[in-house]
Amino acid sequence: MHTGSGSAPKLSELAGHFEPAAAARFLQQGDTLHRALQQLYGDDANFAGWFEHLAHELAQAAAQRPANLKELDTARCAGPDWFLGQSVLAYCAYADRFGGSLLGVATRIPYLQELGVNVLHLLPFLRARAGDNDGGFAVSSFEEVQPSLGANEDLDRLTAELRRAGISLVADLVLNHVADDHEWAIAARAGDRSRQDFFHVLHDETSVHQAEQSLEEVFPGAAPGNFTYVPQMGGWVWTTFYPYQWDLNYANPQVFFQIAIAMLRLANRGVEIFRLDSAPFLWKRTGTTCRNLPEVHTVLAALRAIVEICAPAVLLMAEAIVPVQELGPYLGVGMPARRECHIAYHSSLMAASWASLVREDCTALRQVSAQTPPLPALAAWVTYVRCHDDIVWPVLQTDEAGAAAWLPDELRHVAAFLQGESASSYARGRASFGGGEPGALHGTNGMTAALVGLATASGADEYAAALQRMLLLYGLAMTFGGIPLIYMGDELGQGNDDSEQALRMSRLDSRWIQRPPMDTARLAQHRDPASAAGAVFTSLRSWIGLRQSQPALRADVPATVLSTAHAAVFGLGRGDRFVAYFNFSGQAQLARLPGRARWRDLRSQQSCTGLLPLDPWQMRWLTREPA
Ligand code: OTU
Repeated sequence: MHTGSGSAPKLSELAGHFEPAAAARFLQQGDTLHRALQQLYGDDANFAGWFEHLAHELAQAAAQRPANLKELDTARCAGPDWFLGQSVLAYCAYADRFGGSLLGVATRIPYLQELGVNVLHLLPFLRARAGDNDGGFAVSSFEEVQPSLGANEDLDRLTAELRRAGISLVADLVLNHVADDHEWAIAARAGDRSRQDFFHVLHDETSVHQAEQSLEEVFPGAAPGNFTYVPQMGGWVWTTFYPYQWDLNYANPQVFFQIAIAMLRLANRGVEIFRLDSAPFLWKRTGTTCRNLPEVHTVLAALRAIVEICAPAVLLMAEAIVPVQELGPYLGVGMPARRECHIAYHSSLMAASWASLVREDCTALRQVSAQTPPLPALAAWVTYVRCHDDIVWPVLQTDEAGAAAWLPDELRHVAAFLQGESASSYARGRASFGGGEPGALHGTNGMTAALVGLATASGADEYAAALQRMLLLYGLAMTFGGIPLIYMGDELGQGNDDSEQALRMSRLDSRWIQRPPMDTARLAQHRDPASAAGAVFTSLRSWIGLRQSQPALRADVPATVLSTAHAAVFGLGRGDRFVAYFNFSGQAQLARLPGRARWRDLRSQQSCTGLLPLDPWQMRWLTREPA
């Protein structure tokens, strides 16, 4: 860490460059920003001048923010808990698969509203590498929308229309790496030293070998190793993911600068939430796993301060697929003075709910719940069932003491079941990224419908059972406390993509099976409960409606795990007047309601006390009746 060189800048002088409202925020946050950046870059001889330059650019970005977004800033500063309400619901889709283009997505707004969605995550829509681009996660320009999806003006129009409809747009800020055809990479290959410094380039094979010793592979099989030889540079560039995704070097202050400004430009186009892709990987130190290093958190704290100064309506969302014990700091847990992201995916909860479903035993859920830290004010989990990536099993494997929370064998059984490898299985998933160490456990892919058995159900009873399993998992995501996220197609029970193209692409990277285009035939049936798609849509929709009426389901109401007699039953209290019970088994079960109180079932309106019957895979929500 830096020992402190040069004197602190005169923040009040620098504040003079900002418009009044932003100046006030700079005076509040400037010190936090300066401290974070000094820790990272203070040893640089030019640090003071660099910081001043950054402050100028921030002042400009803040000034250039359109008037309606400045109004949004004011409104959100006055009501900063807007994202914690029980009506907040997120939806995630690829723009092309959902609407064809950005303007096509705008035509889907009424559908999103019908579902109850007010946060929309569109997977990467900036100009991506030509050819393979990891579903857009290899970004060639932060300044330009992917031409096949539209023009920059279309993004402005989309965000304006979404905002009018009360929907906040989430965009990926793919900040760990850029595509090998981004101008920085092109210049680096052409010999530009200052651009080579944007990346981590190792010049001898021994160093590569040394670094690999402590690193893991994120895409074993599909993209083995963490380095890619680039003949033009006579060296190996760090590529954690695909060889065409070059990791950025955050030890270089210019990288931080460029990414921060890129983020603000997108914020000024109306992006309200940034999903910080692959956040744990931002900082490298050989000899470590290069995940979750302390400097990662300093970078995030600096980005947070920048957002607070220049675009305070904006939220940061951590994509950190790490065990829950390592997740807290991304939301500022345990660091009272430090703020990082506002929201973060709870991937351990997601994986644990699948493990519990397969095992018909909620041990994993109970453990993950126990390990989930209470969050500071104005922070929340994103709770979800599926996404465009795999269910990553290792997030469940260890606890703080390094003890296995779940034995690899048990997890292997769970994965095999979901991958349809056991005779009794209703699921049709696929293993992700084979080819790593023999026997290593990685992840499982598949659409929710394919994993809960909707896709293989024959007959009404099996379909109904599979639908119950789906509602159980989505129900947990709606109950746990956080922002529930629906993955496009799930609300219509859409199965895996079995197109020729998906099958071809999934041979290397089976995540492609869960990225189908929106099934418009299903979409057309969404209001018809007698149709397969409509049965899913209408039942999910009715739970969403019920959730909206329950203040106990706000993200910031404390959650407690309730004791239950049977291992397959999970119970969750929210506040002291709301309880939920989840039967993770295919047999009817009983749960004992807390205390002597009478409870009212929110669906049937029946009043109950004592033992609560649960049908197979049923979720029940109850509120305490007045004494
Ligand atoms: C993220 O993924 C994205 O969600 C993936 O779609 C991208 O391929 C990847 O980054 C590279 O941009 O890095 O911190 O195991 O869960 O790669 C977690 C697969 C990530 C993903 C993992 C994840």
